[in-house]
Amino acid sequence: MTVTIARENAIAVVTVDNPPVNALSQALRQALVEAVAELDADAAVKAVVLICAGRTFIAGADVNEFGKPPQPPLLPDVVATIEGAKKPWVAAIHGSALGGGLEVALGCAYRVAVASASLGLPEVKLGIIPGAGGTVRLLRLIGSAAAVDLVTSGSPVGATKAEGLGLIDAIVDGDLRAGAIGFANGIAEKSLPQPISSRAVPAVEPGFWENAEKAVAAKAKREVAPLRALASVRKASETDFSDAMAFERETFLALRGSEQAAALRHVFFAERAAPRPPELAGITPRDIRSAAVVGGGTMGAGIAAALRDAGLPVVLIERDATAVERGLANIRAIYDGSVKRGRLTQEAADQRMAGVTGGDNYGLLADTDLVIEAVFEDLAVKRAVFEKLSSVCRPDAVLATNTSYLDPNAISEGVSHPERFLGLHFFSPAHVMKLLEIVLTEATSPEVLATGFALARQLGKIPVRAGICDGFIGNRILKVTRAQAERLLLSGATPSAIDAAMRAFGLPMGPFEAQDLGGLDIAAFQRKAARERGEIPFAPVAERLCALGRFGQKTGGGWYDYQPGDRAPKPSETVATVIAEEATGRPQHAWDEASIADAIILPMVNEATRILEERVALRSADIDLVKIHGYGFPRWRGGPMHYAEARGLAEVVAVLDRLAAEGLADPPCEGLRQAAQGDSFAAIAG
Ligand code: 3H9
Repeated sequence: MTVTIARENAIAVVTVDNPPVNALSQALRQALVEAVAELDADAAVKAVVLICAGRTFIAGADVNEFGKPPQPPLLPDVVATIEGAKKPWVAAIHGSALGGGLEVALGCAYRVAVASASLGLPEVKLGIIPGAGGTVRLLRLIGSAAAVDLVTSGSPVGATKAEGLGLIDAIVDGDLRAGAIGFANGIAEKSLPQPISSRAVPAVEPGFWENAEKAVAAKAKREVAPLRALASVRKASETDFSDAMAFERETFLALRGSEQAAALRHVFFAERAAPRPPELAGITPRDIRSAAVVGGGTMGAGIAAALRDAGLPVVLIERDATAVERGLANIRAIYDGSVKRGRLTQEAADQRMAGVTGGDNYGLLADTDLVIEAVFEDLAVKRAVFEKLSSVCRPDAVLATNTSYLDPNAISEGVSHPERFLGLHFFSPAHVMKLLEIVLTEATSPEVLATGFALARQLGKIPVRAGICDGFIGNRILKVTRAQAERLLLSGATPSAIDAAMRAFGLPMGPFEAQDLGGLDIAAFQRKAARERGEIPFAPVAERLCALGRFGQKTGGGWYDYQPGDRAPKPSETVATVIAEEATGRPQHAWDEASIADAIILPMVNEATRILEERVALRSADIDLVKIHGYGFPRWRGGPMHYAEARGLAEVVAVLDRLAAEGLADPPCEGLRQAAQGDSFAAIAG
């Protein structure tokens, strides 16, 4: 970390260089305080520019320091010192001014930024609130409504919007340093502006806070930080500066040590580690500049859109002209939807479509860098596709299957240069869902695996490496979720009680509502395939519902009944009768929300531990990312593995032992018992 001071005539330029993101470590905080003292004492200096080296302005407090007691100088004091400087400080922002970084900028007399910069207070995304005056100063600068928006959503705003809000004073065209020095020269002779801390609090309309509370509570659900952030902004509007600062700091410190903050920090670091697995360090991926998708159904169209969104030209291959037209229409429907929702301009949508070439001739793929197969889940069909690809594609083209349930080793039999083959398992809708399971076969080369990870970065996805087993990581755990849900049904819980318990746990939907939405036929098809492989899947009630033609919302009934045109699930007498028949002779239990959640989540953890033991996943944090980004597991719980560790693995083992004794779950696997001894999955994986 270095903080250097250069002089440009009467302007001092303080440059912070603390890679990678200029986070506010103790050393940086100390250096900033010293810089204020030095420049205050220098009569030749009329104004100060605060600028950062590297990719960004100060991106916030150093999250690595959050587990430790705060070391002086504390950030609120640093910001107060800058605000109290005798010379006007001008924050010169590029990249992101986030969290503590924006708080430092709010301590400055002025803020200027390049047009590409963004500014925000993302603390709620880490389960905390701003802790250095963000909630207290912001409303004095930009008004209560805009402050509430920024603080409770955690979403940053771009420089243009920031200028409109009054958050920055000017946008600098061209070189930031030169522009900021020019700006500083312009204000150097003026008297210092009133510090934000002593500006008046803007008035709000009656009912403003109550309405904001309702809106934030509805969105945050069980996440604690957004409402606490709102309370802090409200306090700032109702009391004096120093009381409001004390309230903010107290809330910040209390939340910093909370379970939700620990979980969200875990996810923050897991997401940043995911694209760069240590085992691929130093391996150069192949260049991907063009891509193709074989199969234009829902999945193929979504994958094509994801590739186009990343700027790659895409060829869509289907078996005949009619299917090509249908596939292109599926992609167009995705972009039409984005235009309708205001996410894309018509012009941008047209430009994305213009980059898709459809055809039924595999010869179009002769010079394509990457081909992703997304055809029907049938081994023979998929093999036939790869046979053709093997003969037309360049020998170094990467070939990928998007299979969910088939064995990629079997699919790749006969592929020429099998080291270039891998699984790229997208989640539906593929242009939206962040998760990408990257599945390696026995032959996949490290270079091709690295290409999968590089592609994920290009597409803005969260990549997780998965070994081969039925369902890979995510769907293998999903199978356990569903089997447990049925076990619960047979032992006295109703579908609506189970769904409600899982929503209360934090999932967006319970397992039965989710199946009704997606269709029960998909799982039925997979169970049929499993039976053909000699397995005995456990889904006695689902099997009977499928036999009755109850496939979910699309057939007017599944686990629930639906009225035409109404997606609200209604408890079904038919289903209750089937459950009662299947449950005959089985012991019945009284279930509450917590015990339902335990009987579903903890067996998932048990299965996930087996997945680690088998090295299908390499790290427990990877499993957390799979469940969060592919299946809606609540982020603030940190994923199932973090949840289990936070709860205590010894307790997890004890609950599973109890459930197993009653025939309600498998007993804990050896790996889980072993992990429980060290209370960490680190004992069996990273
Ligand atoms: C806060 O400020 C609280 C205050 O209100 C109160 C204090 C009293 N700390 O994302 P990237 C690392 S809360 C430590 O891949 P990009 C990251 O782990 C904080 N490390 O880069 C990674 O490490 P590695 C509020 C951090 O260019 C490397 O930097 N601020 C921090 O795609 C590169 O990260 C935030 O929440 C940090 N704060 O995106 C900002 N941030 O290379 C969070 C990053 O070893 N950060 N690292 O894997 C971001 O949103 C992005 O990093 C950013 C750059 C947009 C800045």
